[in-house]
Amino acid sequence: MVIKTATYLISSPDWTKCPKPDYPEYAFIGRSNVGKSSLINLLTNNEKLAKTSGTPGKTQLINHFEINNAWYLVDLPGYGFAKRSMSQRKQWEKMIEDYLRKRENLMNVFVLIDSRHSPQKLDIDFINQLGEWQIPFSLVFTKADKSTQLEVSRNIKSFLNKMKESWEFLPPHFVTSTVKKSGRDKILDYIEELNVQFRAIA
Ligand SMILES: Nc1nc2c(ncn2[C@@H]2O[C@H](COP(=O)(O)OP(=O)(O)OP(=O)(O)O)[C@@H](O)[C@H]2O)c(=O)[nH]1
Ligand SMILES: [Mg+2]
Repeated sequence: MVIKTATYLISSPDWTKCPKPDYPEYAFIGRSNVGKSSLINLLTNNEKLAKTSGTPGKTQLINHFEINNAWYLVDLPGYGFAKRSMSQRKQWEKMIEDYLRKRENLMNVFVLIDSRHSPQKLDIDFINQLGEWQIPFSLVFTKADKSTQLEVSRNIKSFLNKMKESWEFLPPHFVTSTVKKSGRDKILDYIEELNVQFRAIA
C-alpha cells in the first residue's frame, strides 16, 4: 500500500471524543517506550507525525491520524510506566478499556513487544485481557536492530510458546526496526487486507 497522505487529527481524553467511526481503525499499544509512536512514523514515512521520546510516558491521550483519507491510525499511551501514580494508572486503564471495547470501527490492535526481552508477564497479561474482551490483535516485535537476529528469533519463539499455554490459535506477528526501516511493508499489506474487509462489512 502506498501512503499518500498522513495527517494528525485529534488527541482525545476518552473514546466519546474520538472522530466519527466511519473509517477502519488500527491502534498501537504496548509497554511505555516500546516504540509505538516511532512505528507510526515509520509506517507513514514521516518522522515528525507522532511525538516520540527517549523517556517513557510521552504519549498520554488517544491520538488519531488520518491516512489516505481512508483509514485511521491510533497512537495510545503505553502501559507499565513506573512513574505513574495509582490513580493515573486507573485512569489509563479506564480510558484504554473503554476505547478498546467500545470503538466500533477498530479493526485490529497491534500489540508491540520489545524483541530484546524474553516473555514479560505484563505483555502476556495484557494480551490475555484482549482475548477476554474478544478484541482482534496482532503482535509487533520492535527494535529488532538492537540485538542479533538469533536473539530476536529466540525471543519471538519463546513469546509464542508462552502464548500457546492459553491460546489455541496464535495471532499474526511482525518484526520491525525503525533504524533499519524494516517490517513496514508487511504491516501495511495486512492493514490493506483488513481495509477491504471493512468495506465488505460496512
Ligand atoms: N534502535 C531502535 N530504537 C527505537 C526503535 N523504535 C523506537 N525506538 C526508540 O525508543 C524510544 C521510544 O520510542 P517511542 O516511539 O517514543 O515509544 P512509545 O512506545 O511511543 O512510548 P510512550 O509514548 O512513552 O508509551 C525512542 O528513543 C525511539 O527512538 C527501533 O526500532 N530501534
Ligand atoms: Mg508514544
